Amino acid sequence: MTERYYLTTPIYYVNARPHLGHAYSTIVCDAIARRKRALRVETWFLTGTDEHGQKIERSAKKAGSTPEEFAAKISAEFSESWKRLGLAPDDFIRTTEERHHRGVQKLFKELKDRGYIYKGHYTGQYCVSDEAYVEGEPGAICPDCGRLTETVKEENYFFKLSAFEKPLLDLYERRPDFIAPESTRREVLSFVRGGLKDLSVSRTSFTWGIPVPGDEKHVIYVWLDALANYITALGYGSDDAASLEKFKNFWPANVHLIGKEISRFHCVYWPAFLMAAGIALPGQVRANGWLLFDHTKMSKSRGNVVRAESVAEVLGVDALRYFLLREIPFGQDGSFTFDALVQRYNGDLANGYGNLVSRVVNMMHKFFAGVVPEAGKPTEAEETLRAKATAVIPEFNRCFDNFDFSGALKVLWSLVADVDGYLTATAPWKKPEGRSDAEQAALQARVLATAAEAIRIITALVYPVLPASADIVWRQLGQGEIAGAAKDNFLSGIIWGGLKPGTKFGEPAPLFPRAEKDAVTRMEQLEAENNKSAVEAVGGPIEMDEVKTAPAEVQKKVAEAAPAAEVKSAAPVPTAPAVPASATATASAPAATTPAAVPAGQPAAEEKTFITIDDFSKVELRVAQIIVAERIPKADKLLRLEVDLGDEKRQILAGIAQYYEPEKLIGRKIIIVANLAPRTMRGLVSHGMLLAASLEGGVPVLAGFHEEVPLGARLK
Ligand code: ME8
Repeated sequence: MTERYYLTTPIYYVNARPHLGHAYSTIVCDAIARRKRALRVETWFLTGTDEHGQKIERSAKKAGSTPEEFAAKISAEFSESWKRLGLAPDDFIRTTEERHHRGVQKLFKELKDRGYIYKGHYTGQYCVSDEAYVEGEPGAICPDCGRLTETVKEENYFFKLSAFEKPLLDLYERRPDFIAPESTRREVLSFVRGGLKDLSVSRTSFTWGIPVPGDEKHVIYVWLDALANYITALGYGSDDAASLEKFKNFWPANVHLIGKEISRFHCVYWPAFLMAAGIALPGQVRANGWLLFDHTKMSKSRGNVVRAESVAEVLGVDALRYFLLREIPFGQDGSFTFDALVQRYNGDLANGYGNLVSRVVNMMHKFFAGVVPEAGKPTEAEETLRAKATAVIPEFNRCFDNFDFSGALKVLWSLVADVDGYLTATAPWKKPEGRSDAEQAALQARVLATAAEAIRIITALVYPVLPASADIVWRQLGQGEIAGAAKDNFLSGIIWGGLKPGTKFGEPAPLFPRAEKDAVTRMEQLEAENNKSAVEAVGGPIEMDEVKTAPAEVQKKVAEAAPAAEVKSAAPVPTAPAVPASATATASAPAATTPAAVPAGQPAAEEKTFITIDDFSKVELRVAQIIVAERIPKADKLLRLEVDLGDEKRQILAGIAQYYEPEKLIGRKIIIVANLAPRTMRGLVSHGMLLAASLEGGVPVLAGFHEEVPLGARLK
């Protein structure tokens, strides 16, 4: 029987442009799909866009567009971005497509006909950003994203989710690998053990969605709509035999790969819907961790996003793929920084694999006119290398197929290092005195044939991660086009000895040129330019939230339009500049911090203004501890803090809500400007200001201490 493999990414919301977080999940699936195809497994890799719901309807309105036009535009940005990045899904589904519409209505009808959907009234809280129902009173904050929920009072259809509490718990018990990793499984388990209530699966207060069949004033709840993509894309709901055949062949999916924040929808709602409809369950829901940028989850609403294209343009797509898969242990959160990326690139790709290939290919041309010689009788060194490569193959496979991409690449790169070491030890480019020409030729033949064979194995294994670069190397090794070889099952039977004597090498070609010092600056510039044009785009689809943490130039523009105290990054406070938004306290910055007037035509940078120690001593900086931190309804930037100064407690409002989870701030020791004139914001009085470093894009990092310091201590 043909082995088949179906894997999916989440379908992405079209309320904002694609960023590296989306690319991460899609790249992981692309690498898995490429490996499966190379193993001759019949593979189907699906991605797409999630286009309905209140959030999209509102975003479209904000952009002055119809939901249809708006969704089409951003959906195209996703599919074009994937093309530019060389990602090759087998299908890209849009939830606005007719095939999906039909399938979702069929699923709804099926659930209703089987008695799992009934009509009722919903009164409760709803988070539009997460499109999720939230427990709580009016004014409740969404526990997932921290935004204020809205009160919904509607006639709705309900799905009998409560009936699936036991079947779901049985499922998790019977199939422990249904949810991975373990941390996500535990979270889901505790959620379901907490009890399941019936779920509202239709809305009536807006229209951008798929109508409930037979009751068109209801639109189907966007998560029921979205989750169904995994089956509608395969033809579920179609009358067409060929489409249905695909459903028959590929469903159930082997893996739904998702970000961990949407595990409840995939591990609770989705299997419950499927069980209720009598449809087989997927093999596994596997969550990737979050890609962090500047310490927080990269996300459109936080605005701390990087585009994959900026990296691809400077270092190439393969560098990005390698970095994401090698640097971040899959399933865990991982930081993305341009510096770490360049370091990995230079270390592992330019100086590692790339340099190794170039040395061997060049020597093969130099010493053997590019034709692989007979290796001759192996010595202990060749036997050792061969044994190492032979051991690396199953270890790489085991790690990769277990979603431990980082482990797989690590073990493969230990082989790269060993081949490098072998070359250095045997030094085929050197001819010591006393060695005959014949001995020298034999050594060169043995070493180069052996090293080239090791490179062939490394390249075949790494192909799913570095498809474009592996193709270049494959040709240099005289093996032709790698995609063709992949179709011929070059992976499952890979063993030492595949590079035959007499094989004609291709011409040397550059692989990973060393990244120079300016690579980071270039990527940052590309990001800044892109963000600038995104912000300036009239009616552009970018969310308002994104403007808040746009790049430095945009921040500066915002700052220039704000009161003097907001432009305090020039303030000569010795430890760190103030948090921009919390600095919206009245313009109480000491007069001396205002930059001196610069005569026209003279570069401002050369002018330095100094303050005296007396000026500085006017600023009362003190150590405080956060004892209460909470969001303020309808103020998405501000947090309300209560801080303890030892001898007094105060309320301070700080513009850090987008960067810090309130509960994580409790107990933290910080530095405050204690003698700033009080200021009222949102009806609350702020008695002071926090200090923080202001990073690129205005992202704040709170100043603190490594040693124990008593509360109230003065900074001098
Ligand atoms: O949730 N790190 O869409 P979405 C890692 N439409 N992965 C990230 C990430 C980050 N910083 N940011 C985004 C939705 N992702 C729904 C899904 S599925 C039936 C409906 C990836 O546009 C990750 O896979 O908010 C995450 O789950 C997904 O993008 C969320 O995309």
